[in-house]
Amino acid sequence: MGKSQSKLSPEQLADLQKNTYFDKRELQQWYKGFLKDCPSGQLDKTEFSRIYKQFFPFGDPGEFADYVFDVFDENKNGTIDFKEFICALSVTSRGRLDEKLKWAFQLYDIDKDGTITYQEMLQIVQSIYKMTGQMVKLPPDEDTPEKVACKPVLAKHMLTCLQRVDKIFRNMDRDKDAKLTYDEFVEGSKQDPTIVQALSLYDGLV
Ligand SMILES: [Ca+2]
Ligand SMILES: [Ca+2]
Repeated sequence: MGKSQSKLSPEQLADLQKNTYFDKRELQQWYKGFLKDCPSGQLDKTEFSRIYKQFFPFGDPGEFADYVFDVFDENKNGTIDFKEFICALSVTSRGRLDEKLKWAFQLYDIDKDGTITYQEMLQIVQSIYKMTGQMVKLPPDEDTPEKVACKPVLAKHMLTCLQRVDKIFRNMDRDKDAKLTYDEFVEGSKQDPTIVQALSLYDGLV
């Protein structure tokens, strides 16, 4: 290890086979593709965000990509190495429902304190809207005519986000403390599959 190589060593392969749902051939293919996109073997936030932009050219995926990055970067060192990448991909594409839910919970729990607040959920939902281009960006100048023109549109989308999060909390937040525990999240997700569906956004990514 350490030296740059185009193939995974037998030790690396054995380790990744144990920790993912991919077979040897798939792992080697992913590794080749990973190194092609990222020759240094360490994907940083800017690069990660750029990959998302290719898939959402009409939206602004930067914010959402940053939240996803934080979940991929398991050891929190600011870059995603191949193991982190392939493990996250394994869970989000082939993982069991409980694994996917655990992963999704980490995404929504932005400050990683073990609960999802209303604000955290709203931030993620809004970032998904921005990414898919459903959210209109405001011009920086307050007084421009465009601003006046798109104001009602923005207000409508903001309302949609709020309604969405309200609905999620109505369904999931059993003890009504405006925070979701992991148990509440898991129970509620079984009734609202769109939570887990948000994960499938990465399926087409790589
Ligand atoms: Ca890392
Ligand atoms: Ca939290």
